[in-house]
Amino acid sequence: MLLEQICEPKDLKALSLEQLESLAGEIRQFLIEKLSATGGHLAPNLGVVELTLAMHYLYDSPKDKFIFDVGHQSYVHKMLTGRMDRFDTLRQYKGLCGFVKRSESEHDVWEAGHSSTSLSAAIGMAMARDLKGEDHKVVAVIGDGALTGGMALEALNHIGHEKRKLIVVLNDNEMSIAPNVGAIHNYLGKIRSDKTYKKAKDELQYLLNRIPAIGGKLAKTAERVKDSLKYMVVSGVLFEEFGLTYLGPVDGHDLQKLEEAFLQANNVNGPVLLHVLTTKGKGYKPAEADSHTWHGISPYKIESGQVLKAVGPPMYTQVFSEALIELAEQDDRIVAVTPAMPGGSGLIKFAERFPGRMIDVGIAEQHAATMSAALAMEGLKPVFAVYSTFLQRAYDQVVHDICRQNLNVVFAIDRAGFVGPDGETHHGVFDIPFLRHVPNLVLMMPKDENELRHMMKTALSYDDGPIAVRYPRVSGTGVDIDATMAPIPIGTWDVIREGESAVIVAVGPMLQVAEEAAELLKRDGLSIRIINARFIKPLDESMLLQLANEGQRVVVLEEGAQHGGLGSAVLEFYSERDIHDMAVRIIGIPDEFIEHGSIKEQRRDAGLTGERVAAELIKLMPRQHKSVSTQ
Ligand SMILES: Cc1ncc(C[n+]2csc(CCOP(=O)(O)OP(=O)(O)O)c2C)c(N)n1
Repeated sequence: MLLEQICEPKDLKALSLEQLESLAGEIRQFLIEKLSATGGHLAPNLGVVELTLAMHYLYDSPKDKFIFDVGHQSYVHKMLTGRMDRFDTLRQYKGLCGFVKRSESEHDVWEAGHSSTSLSAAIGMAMARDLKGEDHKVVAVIGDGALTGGMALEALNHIGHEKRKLIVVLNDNEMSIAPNVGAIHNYLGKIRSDKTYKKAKDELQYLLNRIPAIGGKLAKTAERVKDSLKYMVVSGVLFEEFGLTYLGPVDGHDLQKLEEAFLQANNVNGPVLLHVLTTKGKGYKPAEADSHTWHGISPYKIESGQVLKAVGPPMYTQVFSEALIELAEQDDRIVAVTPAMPGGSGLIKFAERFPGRMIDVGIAEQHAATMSAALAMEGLKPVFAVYSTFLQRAYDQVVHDICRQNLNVVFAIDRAGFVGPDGETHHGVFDIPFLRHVPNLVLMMPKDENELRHMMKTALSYDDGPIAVRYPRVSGTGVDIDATMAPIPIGTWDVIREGESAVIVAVGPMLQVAEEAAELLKRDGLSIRIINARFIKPLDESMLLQLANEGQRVVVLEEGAQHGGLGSAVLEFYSERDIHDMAVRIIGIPDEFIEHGSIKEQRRDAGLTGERVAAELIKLMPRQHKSVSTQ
């Protein structure tokens, strides 16, 4: 096994081309085996085996800087930089991170998780290099999906302007997570499919090289002819117009060709775009056949490709999906908008049922938000389905375009709360603080899947402005589902457990944690009231005033950043009403980033457990209860 001999990139340098090719096979086998147990981003990594090998073979990491867009395709890089022995822990608690992670290795120079940041990082690093008078290579690897993101295009614009030496490797596998969309995608397709492009380009270059240096008018005409011919026949002209030298397309599974292309790129004294064609899932049949499903996969059986799924109640995403279809049957103004996540957001069935009413805009959250505003302006009912973490990208559009104009956009905010193995780049823990202070917006979270359905009805019946429903990346609780969906009165909370000793105000899955705390305290003779704060905004003011009148002790429990969340809203409410004698304790996510692991472990580390809530409630109690045990 060659693989066993590779501890760091320099171990590759002595290998022959044939050995590198065998190594590529061993790497694939390793990934297929390891990920069958842990799950992870299999298809993207199988696609970049040769590309990553070529980079480490030719360059000198960490002196030369490798920047991986999103970072989900960095497993091969991790293997070649001394982390092979940690793959059994991939994406698990305290284990190897599924993205680039600086604390893991000096070879990890730039972290991500969100898409389309690599080119900004690359130009920043190239600029710093030049200003510091250093001399190393900067190589960014960006997928054709990530290239559709606005940030990447902003950076490309600047890279061409700066003209600094750097290499952008465009890893083109024709896929985002789902099939890629848009004009850039179509353009890349043209380059890929038209072999005459390359031939004509070579011939043209040959001819132009033979035109002698001629002066005056004739030279200008020759230049113009060259320019117009370039439009017709030179592939990559779009990138050339941006100011980058375009090289390619190159077969990204041919090590020899990759080496030649990189050596050519090194000779260009300015920014280069190296267009590399790869096959997502390469070398594992199920992943090649369906790279959408195998983009990020749960554990599976290697021989059959059967994915091992937990049985239990449906995920919230699925419940959302079915409710939306039901509602769209009754109202043809409903359209669904997704920024490149039709599968993850549960919109595939919707698209099949209502062709033309599901709009995938590519990785373009900002555009999706503003476009939804315009759809609403024209009387449609856009449902902008987006993961909480990616909605961060569209904050200004939410404020400026949707809420300020008070438009009827429905936000379906998935992955709200901890997300487990994707970790700190993907948690949906900031949307409560960054949404609840925006005027006009209503923000809801259901306690179970049945309530989610009613909230979907609430959202789509509401015509007073923007309204959002957030739901977690977990299964529902298994409750019975009501036959019909009915709107919930805006701003009303619900007491789900009566009690006199103290009160827990909780949202979403935290209601189950509240129940655990209440059960623990029941043993000690305390009766805890639990309130389902299903509207995070507006608050149920009459219920809050009632708590004040009773002189209650209140714990507010939320799976979101503790600062600026629902608890803060409750404190602000009492402060604004000059109610200063309420005992309120907020339990939310502390002011730190919480790493990958299971959702259970993340909640435990953040202190979102029944024991902790019970202990905090005890602290609020009059003295005689303080010694009560919660064990
Ligand atoms: C801002 C943002 N939106 C959405 C995503 C979810 N996402 C992760 S990878 C990916 C597709 C990337 O496609 P591409 O760049 O072509 O890489 P590939 O996986 O095909 O190699 C998407 C949409 C993200 N990470 N960041």
